[in-house]
Amino acid sequence: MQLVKRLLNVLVLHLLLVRLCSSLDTIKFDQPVGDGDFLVSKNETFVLGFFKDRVVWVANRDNPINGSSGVLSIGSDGNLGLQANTSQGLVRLWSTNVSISSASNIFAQILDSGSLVLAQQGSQDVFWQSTDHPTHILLSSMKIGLDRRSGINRFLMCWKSDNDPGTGNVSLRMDLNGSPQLILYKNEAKWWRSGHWNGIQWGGIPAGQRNVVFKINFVNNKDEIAVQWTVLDPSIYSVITIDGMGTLNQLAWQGQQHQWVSLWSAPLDACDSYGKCGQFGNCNPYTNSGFNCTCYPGYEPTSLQDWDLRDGTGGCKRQQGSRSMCRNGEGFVKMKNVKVPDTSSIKLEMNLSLEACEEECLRNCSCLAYASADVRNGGTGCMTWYKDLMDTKQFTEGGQDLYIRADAVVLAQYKKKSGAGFSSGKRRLAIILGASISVASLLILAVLCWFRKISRKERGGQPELLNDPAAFGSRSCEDLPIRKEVDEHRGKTDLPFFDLTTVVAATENFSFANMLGHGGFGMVYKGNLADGQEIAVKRLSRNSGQGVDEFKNEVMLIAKLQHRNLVRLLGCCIDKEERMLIYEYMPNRSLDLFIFDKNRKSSLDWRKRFQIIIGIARGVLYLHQDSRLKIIHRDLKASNVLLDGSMNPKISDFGMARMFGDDQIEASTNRVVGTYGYMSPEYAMNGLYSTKSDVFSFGVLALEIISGRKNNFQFENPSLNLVGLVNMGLVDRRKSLGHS
Ligand SMILES: *[C@@H]1O[C@H](CO)[C@@H](O)[C@H](O)[C@H]1NC(C)=O
Ligand SMILES: *[C@@H]1O[C@H](CO)[C@@H](O)[C@H](O)[C@H]1NC(C)=O
Ligand SMILES: *[C@@H]1O[C@H](CO)[C@@H](O)[C@H](O)[C@H]1NC(C)=O
Ligand SMILES: *[C@@H]1O[C@H](CO)[C@@H](O)[C@H](O)[C@H]1NC(C)=O
Ligand SMILES: *[C@@H]1O[C@H](CO)[C@@H](O)[C@H](O)[C@H]1NC(C)=O
Ligand SMILES: *[C@@H]1O[C@H](CO)[C@@H](O)[C@H](O)[C@H]1NC(C)=O
Ligand SMILES: *[C@@H]1O[C@H](CO)[C@@H](O)[C@H](O)[C@H]1NC(C)=O
Ligand SMILES: CC(=O)N[C@H]1CO[C@H](CO)[C@@H](O)[C@@H]1O
Repeated sequence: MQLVKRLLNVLVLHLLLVRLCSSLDTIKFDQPVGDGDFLVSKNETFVLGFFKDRVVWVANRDNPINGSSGVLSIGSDGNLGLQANTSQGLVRLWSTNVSISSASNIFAQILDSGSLVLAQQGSQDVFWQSTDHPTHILLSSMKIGLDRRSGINRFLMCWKSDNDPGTGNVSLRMDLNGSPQLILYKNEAKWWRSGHWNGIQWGGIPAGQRNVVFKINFVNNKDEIAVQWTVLDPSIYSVITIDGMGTLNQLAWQGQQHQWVSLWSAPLDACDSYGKCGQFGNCNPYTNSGFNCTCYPGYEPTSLQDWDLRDGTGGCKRQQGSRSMCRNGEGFVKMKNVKVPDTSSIKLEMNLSLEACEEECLRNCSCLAYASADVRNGGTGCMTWYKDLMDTKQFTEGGQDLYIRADAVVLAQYKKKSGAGFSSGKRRLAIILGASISVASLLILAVLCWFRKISRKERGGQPELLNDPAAFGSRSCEDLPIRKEVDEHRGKTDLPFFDLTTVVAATENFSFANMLGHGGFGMVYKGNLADGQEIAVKRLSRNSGQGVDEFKNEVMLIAKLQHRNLVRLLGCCIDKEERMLIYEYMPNRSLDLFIFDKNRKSSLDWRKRFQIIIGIARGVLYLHQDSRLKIIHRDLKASNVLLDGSMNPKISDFGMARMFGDDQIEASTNRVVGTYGYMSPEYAMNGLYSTKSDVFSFGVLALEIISGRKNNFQFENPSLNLVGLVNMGLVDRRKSLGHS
């Protein structure tokens, strides 16, 4: 009630949608207007008074009048003022507050455009106009932005609530830094961003601008930098409003149905929320996974846990182990159809071409991305980003191209994937030449492969899954020592090489959706080869020195082994700093996901559990005795036992395995590796390992499978871990046997 009363006591300008009978449109010095009176514009479009309807402007929004005592008049200084008639006399509540040299013949008038103006008879000068001081509504005659001549920066500010026109917490302002954009703020924090003015429209609302009702006029010249939505048909009323929820709405008055209809509004979807996917994150509202964030090419989630919890606001960081991007063969990967990141801290040069822009960005090592400032004429002008790459959104059409700086490895992946990661005109010829050569070599290769396939089929060999290593290997791999070592070894084992392009395509560029989990020294991804075969790809984190040894170890050892209870290595991939192992895909993932999971536990009956234990035992026996080599696995545990479609166990992860000579019994190491809880005491304490250490781990694993409990390793309180509990059980039993 109080609030309604308050509204009645502020001076408001209305858009008048019903006819009134009044002809007064001007206040003169000797004609004050009191409560109950009102002014109407000539064509009866707008009315000024102390009452409530579609209010378009409020004078004293933060200073309401107590009671019906308001008087609007032109003061002796020529200013239009609102006063309250109190017992203490007249109290000034609001004033146009401009300096007027000669206060004679001043009048205030409301125009049919919806503007209240303060002017002087016989003069063209307008001293003050309400359109320079918008409140929460933008009429088609009003502008948002800076008037450089008067220094007035016009913006919208919402109401406190539906009934209280006081200044609220949501505002719409033109951000004049960098390339101009409109920003909706909520409590002074960025809430929504229109995208920069790209020469045709706001880059972030491509759909909101295809319209026959209005047109957007954006001007940036010496007088002003401002935007205005003008209606094409003057008989239509269209306004832009903001509310306390942080919604921007463009409405048009539907005279026949006597109602307002929304032409467009913002924010529209989850991706319009500012910074939804954080720094270097791109928000795609059209994913079917439900999670909208992806990282820029060459970037990875800052916190995997947050991403797993579907919170992308932490954004992304450079991929672990990425290479320097300063004069080190770096370049740019194109992201198509995006709302480019926040342009408020960019460097803007309107005179550069897109090619010159690329050079400019490449030259400065802190430049992270570039895009053209004006999308007309194939793209002109140059925006370069050095920090704060925030608030990027993916469109299916519209938006513009954004070029992200990427190191040579990422560049190679994208170049191969899309066939075009570069844009430079200078390189265009090279690309065309390169493309023709690749097409030619691909044709030759296809013919070669076809011949090989036929000859293999005749020999009854393995299906042709993999690229011919001679053809691809020499082209895509550098002369790394590890490559040689693996090559030499491969000669004996026939382990095929996968081309990086194949792996990138199979794993959808190591997409988040394809991630199966992270192992000790890298991520594991699911992939689909072109022929439909499912694979699992273990991708070593680059520059983790440890991973390389394990990689070699695994390639050398497992390639020689074949057993139904060992996971099968299909091949490897080495390209520059990339090292990957490609395995057969295990649909049921790993054993720990079953035995320790409340719900899935029950799907394993005793028979199944027994078969799994027997299978693991067979695998271990093969490693220790039956294969050509004598191998100690050293990291046998539930997460390293994978399950195929029929729940057959397969031992995996040979990164820490060691090969023994035939008559060797044990060895010692200074570097104890493995997993506490599964390690035999003599290994954990003295670094001694032998086949017995694997047998110890196998025992723990068997206990876990039977009990469904994790052998949590605890130094302080061994009675709490599984092995401790079992030991106590045995001791008690012995005691009781002894007594009886
Ligand atoms: C007022 O309305 C008349 C007819 O309806 C129109 O001709 C005239 O241009 C309008 N004036 C203004 C200032 O809009
Ligand atoms: C209106 O009344 C409130 C309290 O009743 C007082 O705080 C405020 O100063 C008054 N405002 C004016 C303009 O008189
Ligand atoms: C103020 O109120 C008093 C008493 O109600 C009235 O006599 C006087 O004319 C009013 N002044 C103005 C400027 O309206
Ligand atoms: C009028 O403007 C001056 C400075 O421009 C400011 O200090 C003063 O508070 C303003 N008065 C009102 C009533 O807005
Ligand atoms: C505006 O924001 C402040 C600070 O966050 C908050 O206390 C206040 O309730 C908000 N007001 C409205 C009308 O939302
Ligand atoms: C941009 O080009 C225009 C016309 O070619 C020229 O007048 C202007 O000075 C140039 N601006 C800069 C910053 O180089
Ligand atoms: C790179 O650009 C940034 C931002 O414009 C600038 O501060 C820095 O001096 C530039 N560095 C070089 C080496 O030009
Ligand atoms: C997790 C999340 O925010 N998902 C959103 C992805 O975008 C669509 C479309 O805007 C939303 O409906 C989802 O809620």
